[in-house]
Amino acid sequence: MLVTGNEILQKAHKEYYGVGAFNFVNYEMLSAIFEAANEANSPIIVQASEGAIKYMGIDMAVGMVKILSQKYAHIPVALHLDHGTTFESCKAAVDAGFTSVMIDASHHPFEENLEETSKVVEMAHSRGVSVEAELGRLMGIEDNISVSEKDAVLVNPKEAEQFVRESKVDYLAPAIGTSHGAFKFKGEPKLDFERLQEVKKLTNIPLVLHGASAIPEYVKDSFLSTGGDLKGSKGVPFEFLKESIKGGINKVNTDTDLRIAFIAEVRKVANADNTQFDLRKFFAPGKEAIKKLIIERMNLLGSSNKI
Ligand code: TD4
Ligand code: CA
Ligand code: ZN
Repeated sequence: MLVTGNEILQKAHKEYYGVGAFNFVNYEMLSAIFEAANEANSPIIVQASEGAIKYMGIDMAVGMVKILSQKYAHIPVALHLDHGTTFESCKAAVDAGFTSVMIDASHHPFEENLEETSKVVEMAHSRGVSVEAELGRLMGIEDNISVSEKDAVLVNPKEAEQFVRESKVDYLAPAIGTSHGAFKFKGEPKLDFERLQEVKKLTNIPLVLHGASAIPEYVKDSFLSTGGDLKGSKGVPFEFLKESIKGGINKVNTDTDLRIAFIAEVRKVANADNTQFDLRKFFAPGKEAIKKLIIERMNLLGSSNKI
């Protein structure tokens, strides 16, 4: 059943578990997410970036989610706009049927971010839609980064408190040292868990971890064994994901892991038979790989059997 983001995340916030927010760009990714949720008995957040919406068409994206959420009526599903860049983009998503939107104005000065977020909150709440915002910048923490540099890129907990109180945003993504993609850390993985706990204490709302892909060893190996190159790639270690949940993260954004798992299977089929051109022979194993990874992630985050 299609529900608001708040409905899913308030429960996760109260019971201290994480819900995967999985990105999709096509039917295969989306149906893998639903099938995984069905097997694990887990709520899900399915999210589309502006790029994904452009690729699929907004009505197709919403239409597929609606059909699947009717088919799996017992699963609570939120449809979320990931990294909305403007008020207009958030409004278009609300108009089309999204039940949750992110306004990402975190690269603007604090006051501007607050103003833009408040505007989106007002619009979305009047339509029964939940809102996510971001504070700080997504960037890895390097060993030699100074305290003042850290304060420049990571979330400031006191600002977070004011931001949440004044904007009335439903959930917040605090930058604590993750980044998007397959190359998250130059040296040893490092996240600022103290900062996270401080933000949770001061805001007391659901929190979001962006750039949460783990790049599990077996997925990486599967990609490498097909001749793929992921030199220097590093994800968020599983223990860090668990630690984040303890620190108050409730929405765990995951895209890169799904992409790598899917494409490893496509590469495998292409390598094994260079006469193959039936799309289904490539995509069916890709979809299965995503499904397996998501079920494992649900177990790790604690959202399994929470329906
Ligand atoms: O917000 N996200 C997903 C970002 C998706 C970007 O999509 P486009 O390529 O269409 O712009 C995350 O935080 C996921 O982080 P991850 O660790 O999976 O890279
Ligand atoms: Ca941002
Ligand atoms: Zn993100």
